[in-house]
Amino acid sequence: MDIKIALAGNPNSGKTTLFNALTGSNQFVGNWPGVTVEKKEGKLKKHDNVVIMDLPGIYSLSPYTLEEVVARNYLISERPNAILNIIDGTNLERNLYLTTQLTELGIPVVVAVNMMDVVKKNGDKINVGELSRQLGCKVVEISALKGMGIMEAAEEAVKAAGGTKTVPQHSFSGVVEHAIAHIEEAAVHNMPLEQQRWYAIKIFERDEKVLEQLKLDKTVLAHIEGDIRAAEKELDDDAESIITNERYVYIASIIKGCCKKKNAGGLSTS
Ligand code: BGO
Repeated sequence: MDIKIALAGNPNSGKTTLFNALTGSNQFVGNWPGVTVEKKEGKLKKHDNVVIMDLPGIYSLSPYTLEEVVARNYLISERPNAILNIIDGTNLERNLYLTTQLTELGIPVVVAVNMMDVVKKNGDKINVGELSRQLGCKVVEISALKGMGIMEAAEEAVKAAGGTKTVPQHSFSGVVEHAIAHIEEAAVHNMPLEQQRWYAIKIFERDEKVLEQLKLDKTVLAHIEGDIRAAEKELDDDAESIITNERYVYIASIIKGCCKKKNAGGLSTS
């Protein structure tokens, strides 16, 4: 059986450059079922049994754009053997927002930090060992444009595909974790263990697509709603914004521990 690796990342992260470099002319192009979003897959060079699936460029796994829906449907229903998440090393804050969500899916994740040629040229430093520790997954530095580190990144994803699933390292605040634990117990306890957290977070956010899919019992929904409202009251915000804000706080703490900008705090000449 083929090993399936999903290539996921923000628009402009260098995903197309990486996909082309990893697969060469060995590509098949079509459309995702029922939509006009382009679907590309290709065999990894020198690995006949490894298929790379190029997902649409996305910023998040929310249900608001066609690209997000296509990408997340693929990830949650097809469940690739691993995710290779390409992130732009010159724009970590924005790119890690998707990464924090990918690591919650219960699928092995490998992060490829792209544009390292630019990061180095700028004199900036990214501590990939620390980034890896904070995210709970393997992190590889690459330059898709220069071809640096790309086969290593793909081979790490192949290795990860045969290993353990990535476990998210981040906890939300107490009242949110309390609600998520209740949701896991009340609504998703029959699912495979590694998938429960992602679904519970989505239910907490009142994600319409997930609620439609799960068709939860009314009494279960009412019970869950009580927990969500308690969190919203305590944190004085709506559930979806609470999750978004807490992700950015987490990302800020990751960046503080992993990145050194050469000109941080200095005057910009532009
Ligand atoms: C243009 N390093 C550098 N320096 N640039 C890179 C790297 C890298 O490692 N990887 C990708 N790029 P896509 P999505 C461009 O097209 O793969 C560049 O959306 C230009 N084009 O070459 O398309 C890559 O698939 C004119 O840049 O990303 C591309 O994720 C001037 O990042 C851009 C300058 O890569 C996006 C750049 C006409």
